[in-house]
Amino acid sequence: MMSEPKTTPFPALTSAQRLHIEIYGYVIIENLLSQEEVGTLKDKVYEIEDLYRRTGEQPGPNCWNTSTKEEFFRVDNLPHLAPCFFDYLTHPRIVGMAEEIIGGPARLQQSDAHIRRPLKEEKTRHGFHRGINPAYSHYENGLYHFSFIKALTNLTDLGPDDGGTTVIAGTHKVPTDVPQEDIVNAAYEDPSMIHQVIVPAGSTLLFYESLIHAAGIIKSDKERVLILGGYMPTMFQAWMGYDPDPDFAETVSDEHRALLTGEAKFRWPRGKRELGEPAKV
Ligand SMILES: O=C(O)CCC(=O)C(=O)O
Repeated sequence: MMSEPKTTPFPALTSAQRLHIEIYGYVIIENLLSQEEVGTLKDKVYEIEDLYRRTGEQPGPNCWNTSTKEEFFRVDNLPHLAPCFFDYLTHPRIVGMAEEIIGGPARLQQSDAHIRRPLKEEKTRHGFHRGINPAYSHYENGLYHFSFIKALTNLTDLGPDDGGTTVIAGTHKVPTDVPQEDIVNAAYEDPSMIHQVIVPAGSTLLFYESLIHAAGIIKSDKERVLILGGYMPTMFQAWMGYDPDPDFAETVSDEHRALLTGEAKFRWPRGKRELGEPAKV
């Protein structure tokens, strides 16, 4: 057993945070993690990269690398690889915020950790993208819910030149009928719509995955390290091989196993938050 089950708070966002994500498609929770948690996570990500570079080995079963380039190292499917990853992905506040935005119980859909380094060649345009169609949304009490939410926590301090996540604000509600290239070109015409994350280490960017977003461009000489969890309603299938490690799932509490496996499936009571309801955190 990894740890005692924790009750996730509801609502987990203040009214201002809830309104921010409603309007812009993202909200930043500064200093959600302690510096000790940040240090432990960051050391583990570097340890995994070091293992790979020295031996070509993975840190455990059921994980892989989306990229092993010098300027972008990424390890995917994390919960069973280290207790600090598990604690991050099951962090009650993060799961609470994700469930509030999804609009009901969540399963962990995706998890990955990244190290980004400055590029050798100059880059001026971002790799803007979005995961799934904004159509997978619903309203409850007049508030917008979407079925794929990400909590991305920066493990390094991010100044304006340090390549923080960059988004085109408000695009989470723009349907795919509008070509993405046109949206991106329009935003570059008026860059006030392009928002970049500038935060201290330990701060979390919560965003609808339908928001058009990209890694920022590192112009400084600093490395950027991050961890992220993606959450979806329990009735969704695991995405792109992010199935839970079956042996590990047997070892955790019922509450955490349900989060990893989505075993509740269509038993999905909707969370009904009013905008003015105070956060319980
Ligand atoms: O590196 C980043 O800040 C953005 C990560 C990203 O693009 C994604 O989660 O899809």
